[in-house]
Parts: sequence; C-alpha cells; structure tokens
Amino acid sequence: MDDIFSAIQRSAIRIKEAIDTKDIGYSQQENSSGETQLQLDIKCDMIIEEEFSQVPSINTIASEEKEHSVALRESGKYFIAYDPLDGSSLIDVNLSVGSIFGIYENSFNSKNMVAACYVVYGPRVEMVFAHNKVKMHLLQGGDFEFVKEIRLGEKGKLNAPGGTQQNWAPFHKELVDSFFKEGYRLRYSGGMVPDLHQILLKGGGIFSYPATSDAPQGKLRKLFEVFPFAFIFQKAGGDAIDGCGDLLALDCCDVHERAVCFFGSNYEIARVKEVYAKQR
Ligand code: AFP
Repeated sequence: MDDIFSAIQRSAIRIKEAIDTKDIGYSQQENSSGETQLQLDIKCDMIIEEEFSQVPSINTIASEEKEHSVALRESGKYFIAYDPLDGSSLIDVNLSVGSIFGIYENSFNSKNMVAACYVVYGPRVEMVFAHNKVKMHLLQGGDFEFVKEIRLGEKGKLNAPGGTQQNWAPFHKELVDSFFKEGYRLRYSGGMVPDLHQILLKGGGIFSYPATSDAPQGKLRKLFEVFPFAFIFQKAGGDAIDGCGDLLALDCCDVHERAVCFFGSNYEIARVKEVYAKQR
C-alpha cells in the first residue's frame, strides 16, 4: 500500500503544478458521463495513469475520464478507481477542487475496498488517506507531512445539500429544511471534495446528493466518488448511506454507475434513515 500512497503523492504534486500553470480551456472531447472535458481534466488523468503504471502492485485502473478500465499488470492485486479532477467546473472561478481515489483488492467491488484517499487543491494542498485510520497530510516544501488523524463528532453543524432544489422530492426538501430549522449552516461550494473535507474537519454535519426528478440515481459516481467517501466517513466514525442502507453494500455493474448518497456524522445520518424509511 505504501507504493500506492507514494504514487498518489507524486500525482498530487504534479496536478497542483498543472492547475497552477496549464490552460484551463475546454477540449473537444466528452467523458463517459457526457461532460465536455477540460484540457486540465485530460492532463490530470494522464499524470495519474503515468504514476500508477510504475507501481507493480496495481492490476487495473478506472478513471472518471476514461470510458473503460485499463489493465496494467496481471500480477498486481489492487484495482484503483479515481476521479483525477473532481469539481473541475469550478476551476474557472478559482474555487477548490480535488482528486479522489478508491483502492480495491481483486475487483471493483465495494466490499473489496481496502483504502481510499482524496486530495484537496485549495489555498493549501491537503491529502486525506483512509486505511485503518483516517489521516491528513499537508504539502509543505515539496513533501507531504502528517498533520493529524480525523475523527467525526456524533453531531455537526453543517448542511451541504446537493442537486437542483426544484427537482427534489418534497420529503427530501423537508429533511434539508429541518436541519436548517435546527440551526445548521449552509456550506455548499459545488465541489464534493472541499465540501466533504469541510464536514470532516469541522467535526460533522451532512452532505446529501438525492434522487432528483431529472436524475433518479443522483449525479455522483459510485466507484470514483461515492464509495471512496463512504469508506472515509465510516472509518472516521461517521456513516454513509443511500437513504436506507450502507453505501458500501451496493453492487456496481458498470464503471460509471451513479448512486444517491448521504455522508455525515451519526446523528444526521440517523435522521436521514428515519425520513427515508417512511417513503419505502
Ligand atoms: P464537476 O466535476 O462537473 O464540477 O461536478 C462536481 C460534482 O461531481 C461534485 O464534486 C459535486 O458535489 C457535484 O458535482 C455538484 O453537483 P450540483 O451542482 O448538481 O449540486
């Protein structure tokens, strides 16, 4: 696992350099989710593929920016799914973006996830790696230095509700509003990585991306976004569900499959379960 951790660190340093110096214009290409790729999306994808290609323990990679998974080495046991530059539509307004990695053993199956990691490119570059514990590192003077372990409180104060409100189900709107009525503050940038990082570092809260009338499976992709953060939140002492059950119990039949998702501390997730159970 150490060689994978080092490859992610090298990728993050190169991606930071690309964000700082490369053209942020659109390419002529679309990714598998039908989004027009930025030149930077393609560059970051290439950087990670180059770094992972050098790691003997990696068998196969799957990227949000590639239609199919890529087999690297039959002898490797790890399967890594990654979103090279999540939130890239925020680049032109200079908000924080991130990279997300899900590390699986033997196949891309949520039950085989053994580690997850994300990197936030904000005013500072921070990396959070979850294996047995959830540990945060800060990029300082060209190296990642360990800062602290992350643990969620039982209840937080932040509410990050995703998706277009006019397309929410009425019961979901009531749930979101009920948190505000309880004093929760709105914290939503449109970047999953900084929004979830904020909840993790401020001790708790709730991030939701529900089913909407135009997207019944939500927007976020299981392998690159949903499963890695579900793993991180559960290891940090919080929880992650699809409304009713554990996100890490879901199957994934296609690399680009999506799932409705909620990540948070235990108090908020229990409330989501209560409200969603009544809809079944
Ligand atoms: P982009 O990569 O297209 O900017 O999308 C970001 C994202 O996948 C995730 O990071 C956000 O949480 C989510 O989409 C925001 O979606 P909404 O704008 O629909 O709330």
